[in-house]
Amino acid sequence: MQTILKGKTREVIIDTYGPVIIIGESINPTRRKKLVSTLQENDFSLVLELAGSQIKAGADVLDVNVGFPGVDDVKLLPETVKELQDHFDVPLCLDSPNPHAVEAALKVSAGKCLINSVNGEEKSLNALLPVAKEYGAAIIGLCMDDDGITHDPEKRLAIAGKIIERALRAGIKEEDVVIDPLAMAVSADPNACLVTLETIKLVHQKLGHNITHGASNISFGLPDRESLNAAFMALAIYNGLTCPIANPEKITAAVRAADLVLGRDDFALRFVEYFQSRQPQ
Ligand code: THG
Repeated sequence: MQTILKGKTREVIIDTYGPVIIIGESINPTRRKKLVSTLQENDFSLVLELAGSQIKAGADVLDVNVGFPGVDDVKLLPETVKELQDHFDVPLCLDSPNPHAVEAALKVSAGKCLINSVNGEEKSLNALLPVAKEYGAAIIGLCMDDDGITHDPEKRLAIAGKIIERALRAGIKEEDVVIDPLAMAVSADPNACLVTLETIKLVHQKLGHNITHGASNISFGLPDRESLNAAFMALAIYNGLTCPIANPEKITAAVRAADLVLGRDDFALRFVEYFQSRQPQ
């Protein structure tokens, strides 16, 4: 199955058999105080700098999250989208819990975005599926619903199935639903990563949809997050993860390595090219 996203002109194809597409996570004010202060002053220089460095480091799509306390995201999200699209041609992933902000951003956006995210709650489905249909956007479906978050992979699979079914009924194409199995901190729950891996495997084998997750979530609260994220990334890709939301400056090498060992990089061309691009001039 292929999910196609678009920037102003550039198309990015996310294929369930890879190679992996990286959604850059860094335009996100969580723990980036400077991003909050610059955005509050309508200064987009840091956003543009983060966009450029992530693309250079291997991001194919950019996650755009401008949520912080007190923000008017119905105004700020579309402004940020316009700024990004004036300078870059990558497709965008609109990361906001506010359906009005997502709709406002879709209104000004060129190409085909990914809405981040819809979940199995009735309120979420009812608010966002019609918007995705109207603007021709793809959606990320989070495996949680009105009962909250379950730790049973079969139940997460069932929620994914429900979101897909509801999306189809709303007129959204099957391939435009990307599933997020939920990735959570392993420091808080020793089984958290196993539950995610098992859900990825089930969604890949039984539904065949593209799969994303916040790849850095798992290492919150631990040292050497980079090693932990890289180990988990390889296992998740083997099981069916196709478009992680991650920090490309830290994860692209591991992603290229995983694609290579999984037979998706003939003659190691992309692996070697990435290695060379990272050598000091
Ligand atoms: N699923 C979906 N969307 C998501 C998430 C998800 N969006 C938000 C989040 N989770 C993914 N994005 C981030 C962004 C930043 C970090 C983690 C997840 C992060 N940042 C470093 C930190 O906090 O220390 C900043 C430093 C760095 O660049 O490494 O960890 O799960 N659908």
